[in-house]
Amino acid sequence: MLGLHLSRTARRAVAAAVLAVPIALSAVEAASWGTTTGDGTLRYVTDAQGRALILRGLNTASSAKSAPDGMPDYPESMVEQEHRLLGTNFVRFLIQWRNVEPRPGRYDDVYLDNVAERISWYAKRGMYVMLDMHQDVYGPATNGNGAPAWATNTDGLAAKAQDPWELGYIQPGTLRAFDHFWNTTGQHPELRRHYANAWKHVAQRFADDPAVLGYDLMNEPWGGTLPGLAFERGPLSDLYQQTTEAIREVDLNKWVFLEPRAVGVNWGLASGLRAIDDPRPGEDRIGYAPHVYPLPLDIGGQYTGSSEKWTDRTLRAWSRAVTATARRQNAPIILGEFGIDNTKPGALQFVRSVQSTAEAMRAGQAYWSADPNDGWGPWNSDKTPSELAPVLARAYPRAIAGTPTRLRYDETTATLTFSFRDKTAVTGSTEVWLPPEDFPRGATVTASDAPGSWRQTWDPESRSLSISTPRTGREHTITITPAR
Ligand code: 9MR
Repeated sequence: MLGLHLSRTARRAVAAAVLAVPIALSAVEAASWGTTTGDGTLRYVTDAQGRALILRGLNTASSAKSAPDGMPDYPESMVEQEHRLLGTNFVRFLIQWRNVEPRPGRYDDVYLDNVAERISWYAKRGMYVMLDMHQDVYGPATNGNGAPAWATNTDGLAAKAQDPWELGYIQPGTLRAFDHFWNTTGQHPELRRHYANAWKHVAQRFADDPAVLGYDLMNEPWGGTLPGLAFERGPLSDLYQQTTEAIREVDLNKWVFLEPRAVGVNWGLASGLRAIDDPRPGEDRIGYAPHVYPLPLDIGGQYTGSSEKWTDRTLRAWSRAVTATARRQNAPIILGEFGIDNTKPGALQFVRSVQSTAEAMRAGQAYWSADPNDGWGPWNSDKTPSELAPVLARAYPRAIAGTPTRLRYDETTATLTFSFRDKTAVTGSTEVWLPPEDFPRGATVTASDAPGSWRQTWDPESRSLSISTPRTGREHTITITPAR
């Protein structure tokens, strides 16, 4: 929610509607800002060799929302293009409940076959997939996307399409559909069960697919008439618990990713999500996948002047609040969405600010979105790279052979620095991707380890640098700059 494509005239309406909510909440929630200091993320998603994955990718794609078959308009050639030009190793791939369960209790396995085929395009390139059960404004029957019509109960109330689209969330019929889904009306206890079982069916299908990292249970949850914290602590956490248990009946290994409520948390406020209990044997595999859409930009502002200051404060608050929630759950963090109309003044700088914020947290990041055509993505409508492409093509370590403790890319000097500690049961080397624009002739690498004790190899074709470091029991620091 709330990455608005705003016409000037719509701004006033939005400002009134959206500001009313957070102002009431912020007095209560501000108290929990800034309670966490320290080095951020505790946990990482790891690969089969135990290496910590730093995930970078795109959301693919908004076009899936309205396609009857639920497939994004994004052929394999585009997956190849983004992997090659942007160096992506990750995708947040949109799926929808309406396609998974078109009739109550009936699942569409042809749809899941099509999803599996798309996943194979990423797998072929060594990329990882998080499946995102997407919804905006509940479902097509309320002029949104996601939920099937049979699960949409509006009691005959209107749910008209709105401009900007987010205002659809407060249409009476949409509010009622959510209230029935969360069963705060007491009339539809079966809907959450259906949702959990739909996920179970998806998990059964992908449990053994090594490219699939995990499941993002619900895009940008909205509580209907139940306000923020009460919604998160109550029915949202309950649904996550129930769905996690359903998934674990068929899949003990994938990560289950939780999103907080979107309104407020996307603007940097704290989340009230409860910690979810993972019934799998061994360590929990629950991740946290919030979004960030700072309010000043959301209501049509630009990343300049006072909006820039407010946005920067939002990013700092967001980082603290997200870290606090992730620690409560001992969860790795993936920033599941951030994005902006990149034709606006300051937009590219905003993207860099978000990138470096998420980088400092060593969080994964998925840009909204891969769609060509809408002015937001890295591709123009003819699919050539837009001005955003070189910004997203940012140097990063894809996999780190240990526990990351620090990560920073300074794009002004093209200097990538990261540190990590040794970890038992990790094999293989650290893999770094370097973009052609910043590293046209490859890289100069320095390491804190003794000369001769570590090795590097550079593959100009895939633009990846492998670094093998010895186990020393001391922290390793790697610094990479462009070769002259
Ligand atoms: O960018 C998307 C826009 O074109 C759609 O009209 C809208 C409603 O489906 O959704 C936009 O995408 C949003 C995403 O679904 C959820 N997070 C915020 C995104 C940007 O507004």
